[in-house]
Amino acid sequence: QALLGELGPALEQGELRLHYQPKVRLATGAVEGAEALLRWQHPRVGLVPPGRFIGHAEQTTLINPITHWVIEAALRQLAEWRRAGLDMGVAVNLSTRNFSDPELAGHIHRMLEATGVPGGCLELEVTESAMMLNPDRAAAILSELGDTRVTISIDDFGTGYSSLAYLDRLPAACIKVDQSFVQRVETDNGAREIVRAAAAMAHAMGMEVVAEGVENARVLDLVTELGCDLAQGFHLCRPLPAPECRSWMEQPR
Ligand code: G
Ligand code: G
Ligand code: MN
Ligand code: NA
Repeated sequence: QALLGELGPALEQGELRLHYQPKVRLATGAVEGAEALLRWQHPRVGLVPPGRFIGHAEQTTLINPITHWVIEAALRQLAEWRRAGLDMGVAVNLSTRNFSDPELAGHIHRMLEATGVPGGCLELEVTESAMMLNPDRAAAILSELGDTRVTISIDDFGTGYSSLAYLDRLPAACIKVDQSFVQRVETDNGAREIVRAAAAMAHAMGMEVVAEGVENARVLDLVTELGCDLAQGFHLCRPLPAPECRSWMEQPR
């Protein structure tokens, strides 16, 4: 596809953008952080979602410079929000390919230093399947990140092949229960019990649990009852450009 050939130049020309989706602590309603989600603002095509170009980026190794850009942009944005008084963190998504990037940890160190953001405010989201394919690389990256307190979260939890019993071997601070389970808790007993069991197991391992894809108030109540700690989803807030996201986060609630 012709569009994909333009991705490298697009990165150079500053056509990539981040949208942010807030993540809320269920017990208090406080905004704890926001997930950075990549978009490509193409001059002719308009806003291109990541599903249309991340796969290509992964196949061409463009994913490494793109991820470096995402980390820098997200940390710069977070530094601005924190200076404005928002006590929060930011999460960025990593691809499996990023695990073999020897520059990743060094880049993160430099960007934390350049922006002054505490490492504990940066979360790296890794899908369950990527984590299972490379648990040692994930651990190695964390060890290269040393005492920065950067954390790893397991994204799309429940869609990969890890058994719950394997969780204690993964160097993650948090699991993000996949939206396919969260969206079914209203109607599907099986999905409800899976979320409950995943939350209990994660807690037993000292991990926190995010319910992703919360689309209505009933699901928000249910995931709270099922033991999730945090929630993200269209019912709370859609992914938004930084200024709109900041307005949402600054609303009293
Ligand atoms: O925002 P949206 O629903 O279109 O995202 C679709 C997918 O793209 C999600 O699985 C998300 O994790 C992934 N994604 C979004 N931003 C990034 C990014 O910066 N890097 C990587 N590797 N994946 C991303
Ligand atoms: O794979 P990952 O969890 O990073 O993907 C996040 C994606 O989920 C983003 O593309 C975001 O737009 C989407 N998303 C976030 N909240 C909701 C929601 O409530 N419903 C649906 N259908 N998608 C959501
Ligand atoms: Mn994610
Ligand atoms: Na996810």
